[in-house]
Amino acid sequence: MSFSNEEFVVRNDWRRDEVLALFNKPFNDLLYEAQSMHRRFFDPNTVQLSTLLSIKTGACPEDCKYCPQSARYDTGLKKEKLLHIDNVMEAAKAAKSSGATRFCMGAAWRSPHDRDIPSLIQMISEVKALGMETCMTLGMLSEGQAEKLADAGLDYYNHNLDTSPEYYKEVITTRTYQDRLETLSNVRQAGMKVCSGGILGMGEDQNDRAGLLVELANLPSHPDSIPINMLVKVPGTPLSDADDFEPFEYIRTIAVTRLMMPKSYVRLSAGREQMNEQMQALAFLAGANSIFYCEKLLTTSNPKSNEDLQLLEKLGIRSEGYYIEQPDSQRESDLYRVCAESRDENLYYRAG
Ligand code: SAM
Ligand code: DTB
Ligand code: SF4
Repeated sequence: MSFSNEEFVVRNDWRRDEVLALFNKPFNDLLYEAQSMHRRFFDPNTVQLSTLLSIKTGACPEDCKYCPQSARYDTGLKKEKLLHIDNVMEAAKAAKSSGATRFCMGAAWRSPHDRDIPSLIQMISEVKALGMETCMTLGMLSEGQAEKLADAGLDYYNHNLDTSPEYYKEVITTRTYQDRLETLSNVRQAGMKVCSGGILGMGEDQNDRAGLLVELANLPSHPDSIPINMLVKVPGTPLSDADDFEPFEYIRTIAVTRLMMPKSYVRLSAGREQMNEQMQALAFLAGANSIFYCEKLLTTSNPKSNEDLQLLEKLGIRSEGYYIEQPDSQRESDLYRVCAESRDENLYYRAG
């Protein structure tokens, strides 16, 4: 039986055994199904570009075993207080002129202090005034804090479940899975879009990856954006010696995410520096339609912007977003031009 897109009802009742069955399909069948699903709800040749900035770095009291910013591990990171608004705006303007449409600000906190909220509100309103979408990831949020950020106009809040409920305690002991679910609920109740995903390659097994996706998909509504990070192994963190993650299993996880949450953006996230172009192309084929773009994640590096633009160009993928400024050129762009008739005026088509 086939359904029109209007009639398609996303599921919030996934069982782990059926998710494992998806993971274990022949690779070509899984990719074909994921790409077919992707095409029902998205333009398959468009990606969303988000740029990250660490607005408060290091000295975090939490013990997340993957994280270079925990005060418990010696990773040689230079800690920084909350950035001044001028520094944030300089980075946001640079991100916008490189072609990013969303600016994601991350802080190494367990949760924000109420005294920091006025500075955060200023960052949100000034970045929005540039015409960019805003996202923050600041740790746990109370109901009241979520409301204040939403009132300031914050579009997205990122808070990852990271892994399955049962593997979680192997990775983090200073806050519970339930704490994370409560923050997601506070974010959604306040009216913000939810960005939540996880990390692959922390020693979890496929059953844990299925468990993470079941938790995300069975939330009252699917996260709007789902970052699938591959562990960045940072020397000094307890997970620095984790085994390399199997590339095809990463692609399978993207494909299963696309099948379970077909209307959400799926982000090919941290770890892209460890992926070759062919692997990233397979991730897009499997249904990924968002990336972290620009040369730094929070504290670790990300592929260079020009390499990313070249890869997108080779694949015929355009950016969902703004005009990419080219000060040395009178033309609109070497890579993109505005398509005024597009369904969204901010969608740019490849010049050709
Ligand atoms: N402190 C806040 C929190 O944990 O909610 C916000 C910042 S924290 C760095 C945001 C997310 O980055 C984490 O939840 C984790 O999923 C991801 N992350 C951190 N270190 C990573 C690493 N080494 N590799 C991949 N993802 C990582
Ligand atoms: C997410 O899921 N990945 C981003 C963002 N949300 C905040 C962070 C990745 C961090 C990688 C390690 C670092 O650069 O510190
Ligand atoms: Fe702190 Fe966030 Fe890193 Fe955990 S992931 S140690 S909460 S900065």
